[in-house]
Amino acid sequence: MLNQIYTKGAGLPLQGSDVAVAWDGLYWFLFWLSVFFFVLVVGGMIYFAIVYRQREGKKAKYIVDNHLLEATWTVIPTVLLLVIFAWGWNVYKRMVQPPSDAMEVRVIGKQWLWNFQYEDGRLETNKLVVPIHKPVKLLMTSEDVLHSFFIPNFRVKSDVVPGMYTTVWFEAKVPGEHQVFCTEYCGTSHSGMLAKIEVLEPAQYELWKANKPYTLSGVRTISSDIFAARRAAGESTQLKSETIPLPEQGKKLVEAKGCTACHSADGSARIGPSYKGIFGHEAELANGEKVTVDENYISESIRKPQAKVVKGFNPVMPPYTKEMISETEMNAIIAYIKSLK
Ligand code: HEC
Ligand SMILES: [Cu+2]
Repeated sequence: MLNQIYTKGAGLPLQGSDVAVAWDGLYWFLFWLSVFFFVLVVGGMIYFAIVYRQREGKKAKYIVDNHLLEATWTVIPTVLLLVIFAWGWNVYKRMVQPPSDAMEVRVIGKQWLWNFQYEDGRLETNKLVVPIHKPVKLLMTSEDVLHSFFIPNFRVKSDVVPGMYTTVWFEAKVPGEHQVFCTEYCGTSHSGMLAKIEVLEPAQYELWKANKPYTLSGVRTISSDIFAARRAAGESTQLKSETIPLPEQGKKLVEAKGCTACHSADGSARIGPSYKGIFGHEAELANGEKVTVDENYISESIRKPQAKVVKGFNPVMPPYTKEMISETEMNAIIAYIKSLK
């Protein structure tokens, strides 16, 4: 049975990952530090205002400087700020650097839903299913306007921007449903742009992967009821069972879209360079610059081929708009190029 434990303690969301625990530690340190200095400064101010108020026959002493006092109020805040910086930097690094064994899921935001595209070819709307205790990296982009992908329980958030890929990663440690919000105002139904993350125990996750019924236990999201209502109203949150693995979908697409006329997959150059082995390596450009081939580079090479022209080739590749290649198809094409080691 799912039980409602969305918030915890002083109103912060549940701590669904170790990064969340780390952020909360820093948060509470800052909070209590602020309380301490607030009491010290405001309390001191009130104390001085009363004790040293203007009185008949009392003349204030004129103090020019006090080196010990000045050194103290310089050194202590400096040390504190450095501690806050180092602490924040450390947690930030943990938050933004996914472990190399992270499982990848592609996310596409659009008015007003989230699509999740898995490596095995599945596409799900508003529901991301992941195994517990496994790092998951999300590669995100938008089909229309700016969105922002926020998982309060994991304390990670990133803008989701048309025309580029951004990432967040998390490792869930609490089973159940976790809420996803869009936190960038994106039009009338922005507040309804909700998704949930289902964190499953390994055995249940295997069932889900095999397309079999599975049971979800653990926490609930605040929008469980909304999802239940949508299902009751006949909206399917079931998978559109596209079970061809993503790289294979990409292979079919480059054939169907005519890319193979100019590009090979075996390392031989045609009118354009081969896809083989380019991912993760450096591409040499006609202007002498070097760029690492990643998702953003490939997507740009397809949408705006003339933005970065590969050395030794003519700028003859036609641009492909979103009407010609959707973001979903783009993800498959990139997965395909990435698979050609
Ligand atoms: C008319 C031939 C032609 C077609 C069709 C074509 N391309 Fe290209 N492509 C090129 C050429 C030439 C280059 C190298 C010059 C440049 O960077 O613009 C290139 C570069 C690229 C690059 C960058 C490669 C690298 O090594 O850095 C990618 C990725 C790419 N194309 C993907 C595609 C995809 C996907 C399609 C189909 C949707 C496609 N191309 C269709 C000619 C073509
Ligand atoms: Cu949005």
